[in-house]
Amino acid sequence: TTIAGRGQTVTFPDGFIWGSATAAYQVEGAAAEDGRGPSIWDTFSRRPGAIANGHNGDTACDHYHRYAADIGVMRELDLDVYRFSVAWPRVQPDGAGAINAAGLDFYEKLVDDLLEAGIAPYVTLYHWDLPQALEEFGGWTNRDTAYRFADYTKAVYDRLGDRVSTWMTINEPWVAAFLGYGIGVHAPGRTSSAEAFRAAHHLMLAHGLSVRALRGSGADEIALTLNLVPVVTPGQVNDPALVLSAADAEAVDRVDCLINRQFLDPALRGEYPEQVLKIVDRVAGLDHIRGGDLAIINQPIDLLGINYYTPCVVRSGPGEPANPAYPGTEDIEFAGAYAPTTATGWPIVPTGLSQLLVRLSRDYPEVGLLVTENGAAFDDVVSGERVHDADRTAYLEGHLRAAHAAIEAGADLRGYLVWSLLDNFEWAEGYNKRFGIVHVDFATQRRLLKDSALWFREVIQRNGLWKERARRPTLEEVA
Ligand code: GBH
Repeated sequence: TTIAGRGQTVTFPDGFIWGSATAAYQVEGAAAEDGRGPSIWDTFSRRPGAIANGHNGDTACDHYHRYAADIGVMRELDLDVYRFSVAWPRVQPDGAGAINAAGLDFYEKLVDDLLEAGIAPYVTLYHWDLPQALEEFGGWTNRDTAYRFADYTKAVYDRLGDRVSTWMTINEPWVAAFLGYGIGVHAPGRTSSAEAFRAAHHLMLAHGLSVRALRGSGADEIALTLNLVPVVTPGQVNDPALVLSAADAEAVDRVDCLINRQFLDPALRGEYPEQVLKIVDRVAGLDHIRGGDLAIINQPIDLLGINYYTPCVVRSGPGEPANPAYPGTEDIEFAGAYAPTTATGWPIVPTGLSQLLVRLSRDYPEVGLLVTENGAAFDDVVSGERVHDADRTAYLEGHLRAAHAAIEAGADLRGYLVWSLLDNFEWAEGYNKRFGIVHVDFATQRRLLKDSALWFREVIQRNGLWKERARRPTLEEVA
């Protein structure tokens, strides 16, 4: 139900989907309970120096035990949907073979309680926690892992398919491949560009096989979630219409191919861009891309999930130092902070989101768009029962205005999910980078709605934004 807003100028389409997201390893904890096997993140987080402060996800937000209370929080926020991920090693401790029914029991209870609360469960099947047993056989560099993923998909669907209508296959294959296998800042911590390209292809193959399995079983709505990034030159940050030199245009196109089209084009067009094939051929060879793979990857999907945080700013010129996360760009310069940044050092550029959404709807018109992640880490100020995070509210508001502008310009955007519901285990950054709209005191596991959460609730209830900039809700409104 929508509260008609006085002075409200930005109203989203009827039925616009509002929600928030988390991922299993970042929130669940209970790492050794009910038969869960180890994942590559359990192993990686033990590696000295891998994670800030030596943190790991053993306990995280203890969501595994506190999910019922967390659903209470979601209900308080009036969320339409909750996007979470299933931990493969809970369902299949060895990544293959025997199914651990107790692992599926947890997700079944979670789903049932969400439905009971009137919140739609959006299930992500893979958010980076590969069973360690599969890593012993090469992890995502091994083609077989893609087939194992299809088996695991079926096991999850068999249990939850009668209740879950929206399914997301792989979260951010670029990050899994290039940060995990290319530069080693994520699990499994390998550093080979050739392996990163192979992993990227196998992750996409896994996506295609998983979609096939879901479709064959009768799933309603299927999505792929990508970290998508507008690629621009420094000059274009403030002047999108700027005309580029041929060399800069080529630099932008090459980086766009590596981070965006390497994943968009096979999934939605059944082909890799020429630029990508040239680089893959040089770095990894092409043997791992077999005849028929692109047809498998190019399964019709209903939604494209977009995780947007910040643009990528590049120009032609001596790439000093080269950016190893982008093999084949040694002659391209990557810019650092060119706008105010969040606590993770990522520049805040809301217009990047509108540009991205408009471009996606123009270039891939057949697929609906859903922002599956957008949000920011800031150093919150806890004061008694309140958490003042005006920076986060401003970040979210700026991006929602940008999303609305994109809809007005014709983008087929269906909804917006905040990253994240809870402060959580922020991968290599550990617990000190807080992305939640709900504060977590990790010593006591107490949850506190931040000001941004109270603000987001009003946005949801109004299905829109006000004329004036964000204000802090009054205490009466909070009560
Ligand atoms: C997502 O990944 C994940 O899905 C989620 O689990 C995670 O907690 C969340 O974002 C926050 O990190 O240094 O300016 O070049 C985000 C992928 C890749 C986005 C690296 C920012 C670096 C920006 N990120 N990228 S910059």
